[in-house]
Amino acid sequence: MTPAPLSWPELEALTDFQRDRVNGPTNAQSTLRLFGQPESAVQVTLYRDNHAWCPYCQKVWLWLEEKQVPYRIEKVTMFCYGQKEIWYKRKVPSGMLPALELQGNLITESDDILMALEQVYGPLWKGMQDLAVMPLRRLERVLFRAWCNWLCYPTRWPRQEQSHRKAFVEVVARVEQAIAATPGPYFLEEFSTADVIFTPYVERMNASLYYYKGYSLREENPGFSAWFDAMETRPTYRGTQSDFHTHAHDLPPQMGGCWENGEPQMLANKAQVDQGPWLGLPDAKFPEPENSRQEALHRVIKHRHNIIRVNPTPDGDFDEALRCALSHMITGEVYDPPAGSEVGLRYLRDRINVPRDMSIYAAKRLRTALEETAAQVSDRQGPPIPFNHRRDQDPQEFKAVS
Ligand SMILES: N[C@@H](CCC(=O)N[C@@H](CS)C(=O)NCC(=O)O)C(=O)O
Repeated sequence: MTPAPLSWPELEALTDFQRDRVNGPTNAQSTLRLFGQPESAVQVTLYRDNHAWCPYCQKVWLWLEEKQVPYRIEKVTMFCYGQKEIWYKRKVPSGMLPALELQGNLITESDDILMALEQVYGPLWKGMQDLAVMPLRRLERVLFRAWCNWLCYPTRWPRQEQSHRKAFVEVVARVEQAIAATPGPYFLEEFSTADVIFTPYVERMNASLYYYKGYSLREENPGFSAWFDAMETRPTYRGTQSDFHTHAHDLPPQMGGCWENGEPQMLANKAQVDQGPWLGLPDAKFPEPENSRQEALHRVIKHRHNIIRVNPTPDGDFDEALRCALSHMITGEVYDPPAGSEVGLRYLRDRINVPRDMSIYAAKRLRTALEETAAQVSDRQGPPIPFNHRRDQDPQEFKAVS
């Protein structure tokens, strides 16, 4: 006989997770950031995507957090997740993100936004048009194109796959040289605009090439390895950081497809990203915070009514199944969920979005608990994650609770 899962009030008593969203560390749930300044100091509104996924938004977000500029955040739905808000289309008819209001002026295009911010708040050590930064910005675009060529087009012959891989690895070697050109782990002597420019796509390259190509950007290249490690010492970056699972499944609809190469290493990586174990994946190497389970528990409790409402468990009681998983995560005991609920548990396992829902280690702990609890019943998987859209993640379903 396994024990009965804890009740919601019992679970609630086991987490004291709290975060100061306004003045505390960078996090995806904030709608106002003050960094200890009065609200009257706010001259900036950042319009960014609800999923904290858009790479161009991440660039501006990270910059604002690094410079500690007080700002407001308005969240907008991206097309592939659901309906774009009408108020936003009135403001930005294309619906594109990010946009920024600075002292009453609306700016779109992330590079223009950074340049406008530099005018008012000064550069992040060296600015967008600095002679040291300009060639690095160009190199980032070269790397981006080599990545797209390898990842986003189906290949007909193995030779094509090999030549796209070779072309990408050659650009990586140039980036490695650029990192090595100055002392320290960053692109220039100090953390700067150049690191912010590289961050969003290098993070997505690391995730997607690991999953779709069996190539570990972070582990196979010493410069990138040290750069990622250094980035992870920054609470600003950690607050915006996503994980392999989220990127691997959010990229295909955004990029128009991502193509597996079917090699043994790729298949092993894919299995680990999708089914665990998630701890140990090279998407995070900083030490796990001691309250990661409490964070995951807090976030699920907060949204539990909607999480249960949208769950497609065909039979079985998902409320009880979810409490089994959370009880297991917190106490380490094993609980038997109702028969049939393993599908729903794995549905949720596959839809935790980092960092929108919770931070990277909290998500790893929750995924692990959901999988271990589902495995008590059977290995039946949940409905597949869509490849052409992510309307299974429509933020409208979770609007009622912020
Ligand atoms: N060049 C633009 C690119 C922005 C962009 O492509 N944004 C995408 C998201 S990554 C977008 O808003 N797409 C509309 C949507 O998905 O709703 C910039 O740098 O700001």
